[in-house]
Amino acid sequence: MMTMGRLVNRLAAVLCMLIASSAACSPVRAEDGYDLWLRYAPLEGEALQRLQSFNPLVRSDVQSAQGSPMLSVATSELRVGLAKLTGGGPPTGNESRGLVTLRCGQSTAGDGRFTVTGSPREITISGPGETSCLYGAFALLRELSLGRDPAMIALSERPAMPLRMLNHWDNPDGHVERGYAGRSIFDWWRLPDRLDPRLIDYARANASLGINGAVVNNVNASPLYLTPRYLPKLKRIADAWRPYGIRLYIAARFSAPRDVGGLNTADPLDPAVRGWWKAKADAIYAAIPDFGGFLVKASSEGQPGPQDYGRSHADGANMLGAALGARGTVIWRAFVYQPENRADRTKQAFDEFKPLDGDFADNVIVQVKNGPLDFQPREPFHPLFGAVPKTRLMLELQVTREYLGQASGIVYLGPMWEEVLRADTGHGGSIAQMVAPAGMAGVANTGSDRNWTGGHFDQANWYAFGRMAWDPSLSAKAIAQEWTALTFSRNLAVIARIVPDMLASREAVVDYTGPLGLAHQMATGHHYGPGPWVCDLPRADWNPCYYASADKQGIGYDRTGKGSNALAQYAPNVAARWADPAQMDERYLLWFHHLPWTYPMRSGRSLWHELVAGYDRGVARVDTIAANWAALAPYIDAERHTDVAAGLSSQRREARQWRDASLAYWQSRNGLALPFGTRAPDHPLEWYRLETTPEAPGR
Ligand code: GCV
Repeated sequence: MMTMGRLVNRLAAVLCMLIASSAACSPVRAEDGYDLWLRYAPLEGEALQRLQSFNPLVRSDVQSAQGSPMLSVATSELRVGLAKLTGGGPPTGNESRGLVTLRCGQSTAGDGRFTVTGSPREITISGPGETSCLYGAFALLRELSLGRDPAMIALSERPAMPLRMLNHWDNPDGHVERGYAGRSIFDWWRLPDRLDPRLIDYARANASLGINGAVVNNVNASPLYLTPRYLPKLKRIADAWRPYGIRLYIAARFSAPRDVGGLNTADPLDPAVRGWWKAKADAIYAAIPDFGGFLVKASSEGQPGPQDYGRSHADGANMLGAALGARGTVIWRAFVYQPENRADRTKQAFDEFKPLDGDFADNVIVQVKNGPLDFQPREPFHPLFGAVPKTRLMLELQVTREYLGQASGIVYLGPMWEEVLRADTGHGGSIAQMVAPAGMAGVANTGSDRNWTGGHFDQANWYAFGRMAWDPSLSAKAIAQEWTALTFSRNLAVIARIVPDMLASREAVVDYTGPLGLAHQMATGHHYGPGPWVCDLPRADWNPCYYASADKQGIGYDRTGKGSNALAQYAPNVAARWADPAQMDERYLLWFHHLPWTYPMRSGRSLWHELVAGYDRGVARVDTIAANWAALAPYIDAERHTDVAAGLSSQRREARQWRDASLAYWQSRNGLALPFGTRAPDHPLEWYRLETTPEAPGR
């Protein structure tokens, strides 16, 4: 009998013969993933010949190029990139040289819009400011890396939104909250004397996507970052990032005037407190003239905030806004819920922020998570989008996969973000349109792991976040194709095999963790693996059982008028879309409705049978993705191929565990048999309850 491994190798060999030349089947150069999508792998065939005969010489028309760090970055990136793409070898006997000319204004302001125009002998990158040349250079290299003809390149782009930022949840001691890629990339201990070169590569990677800001510390903020000792450390990073167009922000702890400022209050209306923040901002700007501003998590999950003093979010945010003035931005998070237990946690942000519409200062932005709960595999969009027209809103996405399997296997988040950005708010536009005046933030997934993100495919999530923040009309599919070509292989057949699996991977994790709109069924604390049975935590809304509300009769959280009425927070036409279980998109069914297990679904199955089918579909998808990946071994360097295969092996186990544990638990509630022919869970429910993973990282 043929073993699984031999079968996979045999399939791989057949695939190799079918889809590629023998050259493509030869061993592929070892890589460890550090170079991300900026590998500039040597071109081959016609694309190589075209670029070699173009034989580009990079020059800058800008007089100050020698003195401009940003233009130096752009020119040196082009030189290195072009040399790598042509294999660094000599041109093919052609004496003449094509030109890549940078023709950008000298201003460091400007939104980064650029044009890149090719012709048979010259490619020109132009735009009003230096960031135009920076972004144009990376865009040109991307096009060339994808094999495009230099003479035919014609790009004209501008960012869709001003702020495109990463939020790091990194602590001063190097631990990353919800981080699955090792330790923090910020070595606060050695700063400011030593700047890890990785921080430059990080900035390069961000600049290549148009990301223009980073919050360097956790929103569960330590006040240390506001002490004089940290200022030189922050300055060292800000100086290093400036040529890459990245502005530095910090997460500010609201109680800092008390914690490290020697005051006995942090009341935002207290003149001494206001004076403290103003002096702090002045000191920061004296060291870092382009400091971006403060991100604040306040009066939420135990964090201090204005409500500790009977003040509103607007009082708190505006006080910080006054301290920064026109120099910077306060980004105030809407992820809030009260310390005391209240009905339906998903309603709280809307209830607190809607009445404040129009009260925030001009330099305050309110940052809203994509959904009203907490970065679940699928949630309906947050009802605040579109509902507060006098408030600038920023979208917060989670690039790190806290609730989506963390760093195992493949979960490409592009489809989720496409779904969010394109959602029609019912208030006259999509979410992408609603956040266009402000921006997008992504909770970063970077760490000290050599490949940056824990799993190689998690690089695609960093990439997709940046690309979508620059242009939310890009499709998840187009981004996946681009990323795969840049990161793994330009072989069209390989891309055609990887991309559909990337696109299916998000739906797979939805299916095996909680189909049909179930949410927050994860184990407590680390949020890794299933825990639907957990029901004894002190706050009702920390318990998975609260979200599923499963009993003998049925399952699902009633958010209609008969239940919490969270539906009423949406625009009437959107609420109407989700009000009737018989008419609505069933992917959100149990988010909004509590229904009997026997409820008839559109497929003709009962709700119970449909749920089982969902879990089974998720498990089967992961199995298929793993098998497809195994068959690609000849086309991917062994190191990365083996790493991804190992991650998929974990993901297969996890998917099965999620499915089995969940079904065993639902059966303990409903007493129903599994549909005929369905595999029974591998173990009794008690086994899953006892199977804990206290060592899971990232808490
Ligand atoms: C930084 C969730 C996460 C927390 C996170 C919080 C937030 O609750 O589990 O780790 O805290 O969201 O976004 O503030």
